[in-house]
Amino acid sequence: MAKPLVLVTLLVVAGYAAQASATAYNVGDSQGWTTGADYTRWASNKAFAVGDTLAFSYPAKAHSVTEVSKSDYDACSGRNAMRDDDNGNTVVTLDSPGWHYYICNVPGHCAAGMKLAVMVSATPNGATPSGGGALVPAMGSVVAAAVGAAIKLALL
Ligand SMILES: [Cu+2]
Repeated sequence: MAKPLVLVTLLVVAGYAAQASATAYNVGDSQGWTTGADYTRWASNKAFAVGDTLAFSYPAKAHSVTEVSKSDYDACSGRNAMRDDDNGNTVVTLDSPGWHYYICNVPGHCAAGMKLAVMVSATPNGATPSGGGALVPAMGSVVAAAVGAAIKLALL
């Protein structure tokens, strides 16, 4: 009786496929994380979602990626940093919905434009942001496809 095992396997594969829809963003695209770039504009046409990643590229120690509160973002202050890294290749996973704020903590750099605010949606990418329940029909069709495949395999 291999049929239940086949179905479970297919559902696990479907689960991985759903996870793979997370988007990996390169902050600033070809400019990377640097002074003189416009990260407000960079972020403006993107829909960030929980599970997506932000990769900040810069010469190690030349800049930092410092996660701060909104008030510290507005003030360009890294004194109460939630996260701080300057290894040159900082990858941040957006693990909670809502606004996330990043600045460079090198004096003067935040004021020179090294600040990024992203609004993170709780709805994974691929689902309609306003729909709320859009993910459920999507997963339903994946499950239906998996069941269909399992039935086909069982008939072989
Ligand atoms: Cu900097």
